Amino acid sequence: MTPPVLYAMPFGCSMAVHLALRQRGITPRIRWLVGRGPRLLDGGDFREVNPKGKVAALLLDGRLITENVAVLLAVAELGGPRYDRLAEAQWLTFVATELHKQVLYPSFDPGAPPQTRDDVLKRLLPPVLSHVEDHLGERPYLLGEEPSVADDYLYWALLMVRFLRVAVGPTTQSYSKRLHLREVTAPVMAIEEEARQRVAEA
Ligand SMILES: N[C@@H](CCC(=O)N[C@@H](CS)C(=O)NCC(=O)O)C(=O)O
Repeated sequence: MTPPVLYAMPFGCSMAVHLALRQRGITPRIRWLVGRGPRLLDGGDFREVNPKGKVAALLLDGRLITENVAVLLAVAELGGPRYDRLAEAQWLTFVATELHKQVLYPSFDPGAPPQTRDDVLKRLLPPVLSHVEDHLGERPYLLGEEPSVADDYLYWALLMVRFLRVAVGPTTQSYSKRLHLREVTAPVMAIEEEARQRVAEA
């Protein structure tokens, strides 16, 4: 297989795809965006690749896949635990809509008015975190005994929640820690950090 090409922002949501690929033993070639793009660190314009301008985007076997849910489902097809696809899609969509786009995107968007950020943190985020805490209960991961691509996405989202200085429940904390200690996490973090520095200097 030709290595897939991952279009990514350091520590952006594309990190979930980075984790999911490496967890399956696949090393992607990563093309980093400078800031929010469209300039690519290695040259070129990301909008010519994906006119929506958003990461993650994955070039896999000659086909460009965009939208995190679709990208992560495509990666799940490449190996790893086989979970019920509907259950996997439900969790991916929950993370994408309730947590990523509803909460994280406005919280880190410098253009978002402060009232929006307050409302997101005080009103919209708590029920989302409660749902995660309740679901995890005694389960090690969202869908079963091994992490799925939905866990990769949620792990990234919870990492971002930490920057918002919002308390998460004890079960969710242990879950994040479990994912943090996976063998794949440290090398992925190191690559993302190295890219963050290169992008900052570019
Ligand atoms: N609809 C897209 C949105 C993904 C998204 O918001 N990606 C962020 C990074 S976490 C991004 O590309 N931001 C750049 C920008 O907004 O210009 C998806 O679900 O994949």
